[in-house]
Amino acid sequence: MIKLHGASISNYVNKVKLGILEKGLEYEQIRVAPSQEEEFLKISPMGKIPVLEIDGRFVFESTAILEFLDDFYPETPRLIPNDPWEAARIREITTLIENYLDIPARRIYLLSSRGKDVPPGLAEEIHPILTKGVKALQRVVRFSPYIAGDRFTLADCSAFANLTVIEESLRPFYPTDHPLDLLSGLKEYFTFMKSQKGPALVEKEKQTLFKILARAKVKVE
Ligand SMILES: N[C@@H](CCC(=O)N[C@@H](CS)C(=O)NCC(=O)O)C(=O)O
Repeated sequence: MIKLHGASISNYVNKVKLGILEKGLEYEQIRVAPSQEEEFLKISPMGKIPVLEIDGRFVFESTAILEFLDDFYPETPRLIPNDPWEAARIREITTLIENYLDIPARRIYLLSSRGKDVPPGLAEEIHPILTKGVKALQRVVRFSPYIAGDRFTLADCSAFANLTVIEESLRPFYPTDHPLDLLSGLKEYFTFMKSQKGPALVEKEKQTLFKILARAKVKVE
């Protein structure tokens, strides 16, 4: 049985969970937080989540995990197509989303989600960086109905997990000029994905956890 280590609030845990669900694999989620403890670094050298465990062996880094699942369960739907050109398109989209949208967006949402002050000027500094990434993404997405075409791929795992978080968490900073508003087809894509079983479950678990954490924060304050 697959064990997925990590919390449902994490984009990258959710990215892997979307792939596992699409493949129809059974799994158990071990709800752990990132950690710099020696024991955890043995299975995740950067101390990050997610980590995948099968029969006492571990894989870390979400894309490495999903590529591993394609190889380990060859009878399940592939997340990366066999055709090298198509596979390259999928990896390109995934890289654009993670390197040029999620990493800059994190500089804001990791602070705000922990109740920390976002320094004045940071949202303005990040805005053109995100806008450049969104314009790049617009050139390669298809949304027909999946992000890279007519089938669910690794790029959907990354897009749904990351873009929903970036859209929601940065809205207070960009109420009328959110860079993701420039990505035409995104709203319809979210609606379509949320109508699908796997993404709907992932979204529900994430929102439930957000609510629990928000209530706990109110109690502490
Ligand atoms: N490149 C990593 C990113 C994973 C990642 O950043 N996970 C976050 C949670 S969403 C984390 O563990 N952060 C804690 C840390 O960076 O120490 C992957 O694709 O797995």
